[in-house]
Amino acid sequence: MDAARTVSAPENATKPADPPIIRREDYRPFDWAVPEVALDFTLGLQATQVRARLSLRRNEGVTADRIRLNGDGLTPVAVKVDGEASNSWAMDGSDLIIALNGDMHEVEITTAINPAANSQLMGLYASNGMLCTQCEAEGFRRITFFPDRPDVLSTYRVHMSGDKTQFPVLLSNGNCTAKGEAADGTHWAEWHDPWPKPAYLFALVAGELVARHDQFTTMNDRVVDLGIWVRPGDLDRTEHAMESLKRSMKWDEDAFGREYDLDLFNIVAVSDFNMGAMENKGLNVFNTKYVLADAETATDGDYDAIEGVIGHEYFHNWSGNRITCRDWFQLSLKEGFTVLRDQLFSQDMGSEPVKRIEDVRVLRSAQFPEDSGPLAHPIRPDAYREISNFYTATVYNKGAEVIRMMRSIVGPERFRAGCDLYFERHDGEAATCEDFVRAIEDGAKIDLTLFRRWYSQAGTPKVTVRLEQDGDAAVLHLAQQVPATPGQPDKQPMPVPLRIALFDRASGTHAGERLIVLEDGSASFRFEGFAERPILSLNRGFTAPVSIDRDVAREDLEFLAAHDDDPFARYEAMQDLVVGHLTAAADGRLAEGDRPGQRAAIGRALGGVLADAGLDDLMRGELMILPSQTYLAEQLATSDPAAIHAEREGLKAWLGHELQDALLAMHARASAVPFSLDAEARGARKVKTQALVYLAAAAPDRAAELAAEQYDSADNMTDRQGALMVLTGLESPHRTHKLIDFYNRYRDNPLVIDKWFALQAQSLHPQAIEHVKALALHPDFTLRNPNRVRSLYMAFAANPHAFHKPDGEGYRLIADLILALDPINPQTAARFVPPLGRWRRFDAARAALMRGELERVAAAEKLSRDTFEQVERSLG
Ligand code: 0A1
Ligand code: ZN
Repeated sequence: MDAARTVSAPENATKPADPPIIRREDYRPFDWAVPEVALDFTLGLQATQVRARLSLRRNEGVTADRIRLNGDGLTPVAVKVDGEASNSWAMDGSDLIIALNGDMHEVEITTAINPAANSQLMGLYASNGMLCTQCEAEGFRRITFFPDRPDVLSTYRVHMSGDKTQFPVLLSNGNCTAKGEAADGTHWAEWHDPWPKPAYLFALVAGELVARHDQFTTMNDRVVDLGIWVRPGDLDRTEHAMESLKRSMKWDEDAFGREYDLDLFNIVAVSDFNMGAMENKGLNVFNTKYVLADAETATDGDYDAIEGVIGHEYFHNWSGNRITCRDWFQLSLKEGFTVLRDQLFSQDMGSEPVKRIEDVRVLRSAQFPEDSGPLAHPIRPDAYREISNFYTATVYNKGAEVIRMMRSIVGPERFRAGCDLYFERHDGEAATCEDFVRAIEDGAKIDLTLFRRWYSQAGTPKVTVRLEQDGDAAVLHLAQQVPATPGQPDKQPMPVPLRIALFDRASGTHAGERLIVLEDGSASFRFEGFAERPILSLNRGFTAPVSIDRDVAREDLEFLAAHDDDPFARYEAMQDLVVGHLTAAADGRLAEGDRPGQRAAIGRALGGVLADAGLDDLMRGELMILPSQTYLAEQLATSDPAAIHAEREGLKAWLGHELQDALLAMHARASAVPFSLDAEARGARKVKTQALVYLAAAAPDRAAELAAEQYDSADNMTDRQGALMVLTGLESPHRTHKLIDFYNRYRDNPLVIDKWFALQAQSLHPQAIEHVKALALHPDFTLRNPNRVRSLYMAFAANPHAFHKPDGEGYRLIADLILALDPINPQTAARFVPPLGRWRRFDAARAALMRGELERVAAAEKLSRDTFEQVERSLG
């Protein structure tokens, strides 16, 4: 090939160095616009041919004599420029460079790919005999050469042909414009998406699928055809997904004024998928886990998750697709905002306070640890090697909290005005987080200059609180400190909005809540008219994603746990009571003489929750959940997981013993409620299993009998899984029997078998690690299916007493997994690094073992960019 004559490729052919660091500050617009893309697929599981025709227009002021097109694992079969075969091209690493001198060109590139060999599940891959794509963030470059960056927007025409029996259904983005059959047993379809989009939103699906069809009429009376596509046999488990979709479409009209913009909206469920789901324009692709549900096989939690994820992907149609991201550093522009939108949607569909508590629990168990560890990054990161590593709880969940804070500060109406302006101003663009903040500023009429620091600074602020009595006034002193994080040693204060109420001690009531904003490093707020120091209810509704450090009397917490009218604050008071006790106990700071008094206070609070007739069971169930071991560990600079585990289990047993009668009565009462999906029945199921959790710690034999009964009489997965979860942690003959029964009942349903793996991997059973090792050899276990890998190993890595075994065997298991999985599916492999990356937060012996395993991974001959980056940051 004599391409070097016209395009010079870099000479240096030495061993590739570390993957490059991409920096936000280096952003430059692309040289070329690509207004139109035509793709022609000749489909085959082992061999698919892709012919891509790109219309190119040189951007103003650009003088370059070439175009750089990204590729990943591709070789061009043929290149044409303006209709003529061309050899004016060269490869530069994985990229294709084509010489182009004019202002307008058409290039046509043919590539050949093997979807069946694509175990990374990025680009075009085969799953269960069907073909599907995943292009976010940089998968499109595994299909064809392209400027694979979100700020290049094109309209797509897709033509695909394939064997009619193998691929009876052919789907892509937008509308189907034509289809037909050929004499040779193949058929074809043509799709056109009129909305310009970046390549990461492209999708294609071909396979044997059946659909549940429905329709939605939009606020302007346009009829949209809806389809949920699944494998034959799964159709009767798609009703909930369809209902969730219609509710999402209606809600986005009501809450944000957003109307759907195509005649068709399709969702396809695939069983091999790296993440939850993907918002491809008009053709969302979902992990089966977030589509398929019926009462027999899905829990109430699964139903909620499906509704939330369906909403999330649908809402992306505006927050992500109509307005996309300029570059991947802006990921939170679409993800933080869309998570907030899905949270508000779920709040409106179900119980608002319960949803808020659940969201805070996720934030604290997934994001707070990230923010206090080696992988901490701002919601708008500054640098990455592999963008897949930044689909994090920080970008998603903290991103949502940051936008929620703006909403709390200006109120829902002004926030809506800001969002309206954002959608109007940036429709059709690839925007930045800065664009969003400016739209809120202009639309809601507020100055967010200081608030922007939430986008640039990592770390969870710590707010120190002191309430002082000064004559007839209560004075609230607040101070904040934002901890140092990697690359950010010094921080500036950030505006912290806190909704508060002051309870009068004598009357037990408050005179209304108010929002205060701590703008600086410290501030004092004076409240007149309190003869004695009031009881402070702080960060009500969790208005700010901060941690609070305050010296509060146990009686005040007990009062709030029993009487606070803000459900979140009430939950928080319960948690604080327990956290204060367990962290002191696990850290050796608890005088043995203080234990009975502290336990008694917790017992009174929990007893009050069990008895309170004013609470619904969904909320009662929340209040019964003890703070997780991860969250407890997070409160300590370094911790001994065995000590936390022992203390937490000890408290559970004590409470179970102390409240045994009430718990047994609750279990009996809840067991009498017949199955339905309404809030009352769901609440009953929630407290039923919660009761068993306490009883299992206090009276294991009795609890095993009850759990076995609950298992046998269950007419739904929530009860059956709850009972099995409890049994899995016990040493009882029922344990073995029910585990076998469960496997045999559901052996043909992979999503339920995932539960079977996960229950054992996360169990309280002392031999959990042995069970995990055995399960890894089970014929149903495979490294090729991400759901299965997560169900065994993520559940295990999140099981402190097993993962943190003092001899380091748990760490070794995870490091072995990373090394085995990395060559198959680097994206999923890299997600197992963070549990080891938290080594600095454990006792010296464990820290050394964890670090040692990371070093062993780092020493591997060949590591993916994904795993390399996570290990490098974790050791750094
Ligand atoms: N945008 C999707 C998340 C997503 C990201 C990457 C993927 O590649 C495997 C898949 C999905 C969302 O937020 O739902
Ligand atoms: Zn998303």
